[in-house]
Amino acid sequence: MDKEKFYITTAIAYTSKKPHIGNTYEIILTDAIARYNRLKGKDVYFLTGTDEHGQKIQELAENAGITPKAYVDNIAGEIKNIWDLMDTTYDKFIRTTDDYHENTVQKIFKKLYEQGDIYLGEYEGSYCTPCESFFTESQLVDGKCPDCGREVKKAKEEAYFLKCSKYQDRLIEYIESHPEFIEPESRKKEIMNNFLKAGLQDLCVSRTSFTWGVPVSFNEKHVTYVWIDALSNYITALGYTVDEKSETYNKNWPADLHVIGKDILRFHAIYWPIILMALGESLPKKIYAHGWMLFGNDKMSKSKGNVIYADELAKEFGTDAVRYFCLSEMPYSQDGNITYESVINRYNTDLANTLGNLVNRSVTMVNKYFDGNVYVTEESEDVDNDLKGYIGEAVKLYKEKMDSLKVSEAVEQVMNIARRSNKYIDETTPWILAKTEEGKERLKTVLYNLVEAIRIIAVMLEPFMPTTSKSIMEQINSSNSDLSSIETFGKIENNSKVGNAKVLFARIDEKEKLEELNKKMEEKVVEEAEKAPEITIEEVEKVEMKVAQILSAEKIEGAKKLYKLEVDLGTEKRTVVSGLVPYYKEEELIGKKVAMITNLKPAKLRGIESNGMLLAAGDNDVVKVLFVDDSVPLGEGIH
Ligand code: ME8
Repeated sequence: MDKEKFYITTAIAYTSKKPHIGNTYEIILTDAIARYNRLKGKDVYFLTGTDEHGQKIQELAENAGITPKAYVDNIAGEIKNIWDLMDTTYDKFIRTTDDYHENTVQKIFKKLYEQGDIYLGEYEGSYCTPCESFFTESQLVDGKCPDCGREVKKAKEEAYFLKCSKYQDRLIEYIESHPEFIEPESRKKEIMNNFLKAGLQDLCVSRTSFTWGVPVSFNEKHVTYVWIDALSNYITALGYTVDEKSETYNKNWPADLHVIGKDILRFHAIYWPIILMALGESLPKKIYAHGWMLFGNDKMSKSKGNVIYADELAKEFGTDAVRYFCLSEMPYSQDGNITYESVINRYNTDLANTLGNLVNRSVTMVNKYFDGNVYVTEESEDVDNDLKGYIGEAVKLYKEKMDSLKVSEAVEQVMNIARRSNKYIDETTPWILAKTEEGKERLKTVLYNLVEAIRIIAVMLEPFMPTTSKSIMEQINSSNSDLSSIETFGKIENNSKVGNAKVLFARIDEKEKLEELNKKMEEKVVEEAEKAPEITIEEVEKVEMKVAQILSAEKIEGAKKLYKLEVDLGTEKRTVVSGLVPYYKEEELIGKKVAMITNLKPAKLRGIESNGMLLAAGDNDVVKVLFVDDSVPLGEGIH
């Protein structure tokens, strides 16, 4: 019999910048679901990729002085590297700059235009002339341009629109008759009430104000504006071409699951179904919108310096541990929170103490007491039955949770089995049993049960921590790893032999690691502040610089480079944190006049609020502060 197909996708990541741990969470989550479905015996097709067009990318490339294609090649490479480092098992990586994709997007656009689902109209919005950009009301900052801060004016631009209103009722009916279509329920309600039932606006699908996009084939002044381009990836990747449908498409479409973040649910639950209806194709079976990953309850942002990258985290803890944090910290449908404390804590508590210890103790005991041999026995005492009953229940729950996308709760079931098994060791006291002949007979049963519990754990862990799962299987020398093998307890065969015990996760010194990680994060803030894109004269004028005198300099405890400086601006005194310790002694600074940026947004470094920045020249080897001649009065403006 043919295997049941399972087509699963992630959102395609913007190639505007390197993806942070939040974006990476999505591919890890999707990978866990894909791997689980493979374990269930399904024929999985897993798609991911990159979203490479748009005004922002064009601008970033211009700022970097390279072509948009060179820019996206670089970032797409970086994204792919991170996805690979995270051990994700995608079958295809689509880029929206791939020829086949661009060709089909043009054909889709043309078909929808010819059948009257796309029409030419006028896009009206707030326009910033110097930036040549339109913004929606919600994008404006205090009613001004979010990029340069200048006044905007109402303007119109010729644009194509997708006639959404035409499909509104059909879509409402579809969502109502397919309760499983959008998850979670709470977000589905939002979509229904705030958008669909409130009356759908037609969607602007082309732009003339930038060129980095798929040209509209019959009117090359226009480029396709993001969503038709981006969303179509889910079918173009399978070989859908409008004129023809490939075998891969026929086999895999409709998608079984689109995994996306909550911010883009509207596009997937409204515009994507409308595009598909207009094309006469079936709708995906399910769209699941996950929550946001926050850092210390804050949105990650470069300027706050709290952006965490998966590759950096993997260097500290390893790929499997990063996968584990992401999957266990992110609850179903809600936002999750990551902090260095929680990461280290989970590493030590769950991975080193609970899981690692269980495997290590058990395999070591089998080697020590029975030369590595595992024996099947007939006996089963209450304590054994209790363990087996517990595991049976946890396995059942694990499957239920995975089938309903509650991945963090499924992960928890694995840890529950590990905790229960550690307790079983305490209950059965193998080291006492080993002392007598009679006890040793009993010990055979105890160790058999432990090795089997470990095997079950390893199978369940495969979707979450593939390398760890494999390493455990090697340590117990088992190859029984499909999902059906954990339905009944007792698959380890008589006289099988375990391998050598290995340490899976070595404990980490929490205080030391935390200090190290915080220090690296601070360095990133400083690095970010030092990066300079090209700016206009108006922007230069925004920087306020004045002459200040250093009153005192004090080393900050725990920070190798930082001084806390008190400075006098004539009219006020301020505190500034500055990385000058390696270059100047306190007495070389105190009393000196310096050039200082005075209107920099305050930043906290080592808990101290810094209100300004001293100007200095040089890099890490030699740094020279730009001292000002003593004759210049305090508070004098610098131009
Ligand atoms: O939205 N936590 O790309 P993207 C969890 N190109 N998920 C997050 C997140 C966070 N902190 N930040 C972002 C796009 N995401 C479009 C998609 S699909 C046809 C086009 C999620 O690079 C976000 O919700 O901004 C999205 O699902 C994915 O990461 C890529 O985001």
